[in-house]
Amino acid sequence: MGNATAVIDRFEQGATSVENALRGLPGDLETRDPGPGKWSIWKIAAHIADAELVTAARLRWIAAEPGSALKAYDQDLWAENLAYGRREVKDSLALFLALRKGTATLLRNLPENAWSRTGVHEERGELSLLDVVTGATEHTEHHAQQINAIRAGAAAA
Ligand code: NI
Repeated sequence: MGNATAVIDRFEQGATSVENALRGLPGDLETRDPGPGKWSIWKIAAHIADAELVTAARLRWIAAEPGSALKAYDQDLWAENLAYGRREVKDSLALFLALRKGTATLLRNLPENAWSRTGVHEERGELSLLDVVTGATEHTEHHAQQINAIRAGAAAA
């Protein structure tokens, strides 16, 4: 893949986007209940960290053992059963940053042909390494924007 560097740069930039979104949060905003069916920033941060853990594992399976089965996860059950309401933002951020930066370094060291290796997601079918990295990049950008919007809304209120 010719533009691996650009893909990895954007993936790694997600670390800065999330760090900026979570930096200097007013304490009361972290746990504020934003309304029915919506997640507090605590929960979003835990979700970002856990999604990164899944991504980090999936792309290792794809790169090291092409054809691997990739299990889906139910994000609402994870939120309910994995203490999302008690996990501090700073801890979720530290976990996310370590994983994202470590994975970016790993990706820079993989051969070009690794990008077309695939795994088989139980719901979405065949996914390439590029698919997983791109999906993780977009997922993180979406949630960073979501946090920024919550902060902007609170600042305006
Ligand atoms: Ni999400």
